[in-house]
Amino acid sequence: MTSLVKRFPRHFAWGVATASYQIEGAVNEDGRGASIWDVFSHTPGKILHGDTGDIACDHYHRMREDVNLMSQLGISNYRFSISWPRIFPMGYGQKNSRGLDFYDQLTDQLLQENIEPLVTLYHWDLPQALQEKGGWINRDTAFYFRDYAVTVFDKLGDRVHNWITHNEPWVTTVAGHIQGRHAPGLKQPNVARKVAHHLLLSHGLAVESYRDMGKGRIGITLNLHPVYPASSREEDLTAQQLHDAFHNTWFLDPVFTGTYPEELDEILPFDNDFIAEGDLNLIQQPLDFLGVNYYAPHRVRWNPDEISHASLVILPEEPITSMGWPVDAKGLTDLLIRIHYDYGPIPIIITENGAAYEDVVEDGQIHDALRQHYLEMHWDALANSIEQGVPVHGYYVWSFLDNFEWALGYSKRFGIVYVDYLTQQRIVKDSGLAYSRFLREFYEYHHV
Ligand code: GBH
Repeated sequence: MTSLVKRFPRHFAWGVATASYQIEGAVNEDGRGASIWDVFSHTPGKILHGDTGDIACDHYHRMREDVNLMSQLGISNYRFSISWPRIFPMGYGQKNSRGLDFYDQLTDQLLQENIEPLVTLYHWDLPQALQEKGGWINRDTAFYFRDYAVTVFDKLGDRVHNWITHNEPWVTTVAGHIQGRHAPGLKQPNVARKVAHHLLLSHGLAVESYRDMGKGRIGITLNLHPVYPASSREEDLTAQQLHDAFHNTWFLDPVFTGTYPEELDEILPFDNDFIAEGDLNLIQQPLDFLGVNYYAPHRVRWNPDEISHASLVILPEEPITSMGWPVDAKGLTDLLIRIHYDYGPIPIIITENGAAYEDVVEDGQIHDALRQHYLEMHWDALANSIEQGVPVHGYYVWSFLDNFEWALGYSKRFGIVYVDYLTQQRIVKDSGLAYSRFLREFYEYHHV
């Protein structure tokens, strides 16, 4: 590992990530309003085994112990998200100061333990009251988001210097409004272009406000994949192009160039009457960094029955995680080089990377060698991209704790720390211990 730590710059930010609804629980406490995920997870048939985030990791009550564990492991950066309905139970209007207090205390606790916060404003838990007004289909939601963002900047901005507007707006758009696998559970492909636009508009509005009031860094996190064709046949190359538009450039292009890719019109036709004058300028404001969530590449074969005209192919010899996703660290290097050449130079932060495996407790330990191997391969791939000139500034493991994996409930474990949901006991997995050793070597080598 010594050789690996040398390949990262001294100021590289190593961290772990979580999201509010996936870990907090305490859904009815301190004046929190309902979010679309409360409603969705309580709708029979939506979540595997009927799981909900009602208790999750009970992090709301165990925040200090959790931060303390992070610091014991030598983790120096923490990405968490804020629950909008804790701050505005109705989405806008009456502010709930007890909700803000929780994040205020979390921030103080982190700083006290020398952990730098990276705060995501929206990791999918929209206030239910706003959903009842149309949610992201309603343009007003973008302006309510700005007001919520300003409230949070105002409260935490003296101590938090790194902000992410949205986590994976593609997932909100597609899983939430086309596939119906995520809240709000809609299956309406015809609203998708509008939903994506309003999410992006809200991003632009929040960035604009931040420039007026904050001096730190702000960006957006996208879930991105390198897309490889399954063969060199003409139709697979077309599939590659359309799939790339659907998964990557739909969000990258507007954010960095103020346009939507033309290929999108072929696969998700729309009338662009929801794009008002000035919107695209707001959306393409300069950012301080791009957040990238990377899990796996997409290898695609032509299939006109899919929206992107492509289906995913897994090679028979390829190892997969328990999500069924192929393990391919080189995909991370390829992806970063592509982003750098097509959209850069822009500082990049890997805001999520990790793997789900079937962990078992043996004598109070979790020997998750596969996860450890996954992580180490991706650190190496990251170093390769840095050596090839990509300005990568940080990396956050998804996730600190096992947590509520959305439609898959508690069945999938991504943590480097195991959570026993019956007792809420935390057990550091072997991968967590390996990360900790790696970080100590890094600090030692770089004298930080
Ligand atoms: C990220 O999403 C998220 O930011 C994070 O919250 C999540 O926990 C993590 O990755 C791991 O998935 O439920 O059957 O519909 C990446 C995109 C969206 C891919 C949800 C998996 C679940 C498939 N993920 N999707 S299903």
